Amino acid sequence: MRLFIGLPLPQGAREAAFSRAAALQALLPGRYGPKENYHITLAFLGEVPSERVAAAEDVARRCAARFPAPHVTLGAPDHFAREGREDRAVLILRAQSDPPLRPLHDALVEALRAAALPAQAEPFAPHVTLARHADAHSLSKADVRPLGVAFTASRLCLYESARDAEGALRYTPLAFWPFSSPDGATVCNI
Ligand code: 3AM
Repeated sequence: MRLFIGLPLPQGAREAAFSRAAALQALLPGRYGPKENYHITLAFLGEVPSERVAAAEDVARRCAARFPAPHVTLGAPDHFAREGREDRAVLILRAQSDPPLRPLHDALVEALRAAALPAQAEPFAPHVTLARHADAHSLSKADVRPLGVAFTASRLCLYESARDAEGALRYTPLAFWPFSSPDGATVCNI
């Protein structure tokens, strides 16, 4: 199973990101994903045997319990060029967080490796992917104002990434764990 750990977006943020994606599509053609896939990746595991999923769940549960719920703000559209190709870019929304997501990313990678699970530690840049194979040449002419939508990400999620019958990528939430909260209670508002 191809697994990753991330933050789901609440409905309002999902809809706002989807509206911006729809507005960008004419200027920036590409493969726009369904809004159900929108998330912020925190740690990518890749292929994991099904009998090791429980170990991945355990890592996610323990990390969620150690961190406060991050307050996330969705920012401006941007892109990652793939192999320097602006015509096959990943179109994203930048995401900022208070507290920052980097310590949570680092803790997940460390705990996954300690549990003998795979974890890619590529440069970490929190984002929501809107489209792949996008032509980003006209990005400067598009609406690149920050989205400015903010939310508290109350839960960490373990996702399975798989292709559907049409060959499209689908990210299926397998399980959620609430973050800790300052007063020790759990928050769960998504
Ligand atoms: O939708 P985004 O881009 O946030 O980019 C992949 C996707 O996140 C990322 O994991 C998510 C589910 O596929 N991903 C895929 N391969 C990766 C890799 N080798 C990867 N992240 C890091 N290293």
